Amino acid sequence: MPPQGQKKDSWVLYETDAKDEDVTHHVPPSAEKRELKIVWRNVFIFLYLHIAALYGGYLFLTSVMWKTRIATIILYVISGLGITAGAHRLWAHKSYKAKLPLRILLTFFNTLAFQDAVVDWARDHRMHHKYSETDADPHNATRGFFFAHVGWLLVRKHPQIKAKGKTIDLSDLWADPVLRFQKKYYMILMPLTCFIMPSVLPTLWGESLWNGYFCTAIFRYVAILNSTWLVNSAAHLWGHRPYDKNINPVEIKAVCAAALGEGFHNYHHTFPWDYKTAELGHYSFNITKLFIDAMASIGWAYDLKTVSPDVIEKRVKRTGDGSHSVWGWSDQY
Ligand code: ST9
Ligand code: ZN
Ligand code: ZN
Repeated sequence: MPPQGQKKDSWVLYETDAKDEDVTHHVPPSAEKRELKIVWRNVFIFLYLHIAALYGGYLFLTSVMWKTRIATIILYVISGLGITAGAHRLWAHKSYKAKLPLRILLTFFNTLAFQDAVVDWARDHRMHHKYSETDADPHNATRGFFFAHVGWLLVRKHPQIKAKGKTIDLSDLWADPVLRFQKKYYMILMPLTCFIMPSVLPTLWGESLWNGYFCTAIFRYVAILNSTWLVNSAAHLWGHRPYDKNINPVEIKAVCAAALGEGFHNYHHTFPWDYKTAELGHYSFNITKLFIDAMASIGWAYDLKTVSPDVIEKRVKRTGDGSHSVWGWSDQY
């Protein structure tokens, strides 16, 4: 707890509601009072999307053609890579470099995932790392599972996000003509790529437009959203902290599979520049690492950054929670 009278980013002073008004309390962020300005348009849109996605998931399991099922899975993976290999590891963290053809491909995959233009996604994500678990973190997990998962998209942003966001350097992103093109034409490219193309594609092999819309477009889109959101919610709440026990992010294998290798979140927040976002590769889950390695083998990805085993071991011993296999008794990590 900070000393009386001092303000820190993650701690504020507020006057109590209780009778002893003259007493000033220090409270952790999770207990702060905040003004919630609900954006009802988003509430209704996300409600509709989730109901439609449940129906699309039912169609996926029961009645669509097998080619439509395969297309839905392929589109899930490539739109997911647009987030993991693209917005996250390439653009937000610069953990590797990509040649023009790969940047175009990843921008297409990214638009298929509709999580807003890369420049906006990466801006919020850089805030998430720099101001993690404070009010300047867009999906501050100290406000609970629901807020970190989807609630943050249903309310106006906290004023601290807009104030401290000015300190984030985005010049590298704006320097990329591919990202400038995506941002400029987003409101045309996004509906075409994320909703119209996946709805129409299955009609090429005789599937109905109805099934294409609910299954390949909406079900696939909402599934990607929730896999991504789980990294913000579950992967900040429940699991081991083998690399740094002083931060909230955790390692959570269940999220890794759905999020194409992004559930090793304690490692990622400890070493955010590592293109693997995990220590050991975890090939069975880390499809994104496989993809980046494949792109590197044809020369489209290069300057892949990683962390040496020696540095990791030292960090594990200094700040880990004891669940890492380096301690000899655990088979966790
Ligand atoms: C979505 C994003 O779902 C999900 C991101 C998740 C990130 C996960 C990270 C985890 C690690 C990676 C794992 C990947 C795993 C993937 C697995 C895949 C299989 N700094 O935003 P506005 C200023 S999106 C500085 O409207 P409001 C700025 O001037 C879903 N300034 O704020 C801005 O203007 P402009 C689809 C900032 O009004 C102005 O404020 N998208 C910053 O409070 C207004 O900005 C949606 O549904 C900043 N950080 O509204 C849209 N931020 O932009 C949802 C803002 O012109 N969003 N400013 O520069 C919204 O409707 C609104 O943003 C709002 C807030 C209602 C939430
Ligand atoms: Zn990150
Ligand atoms: Zn995080």
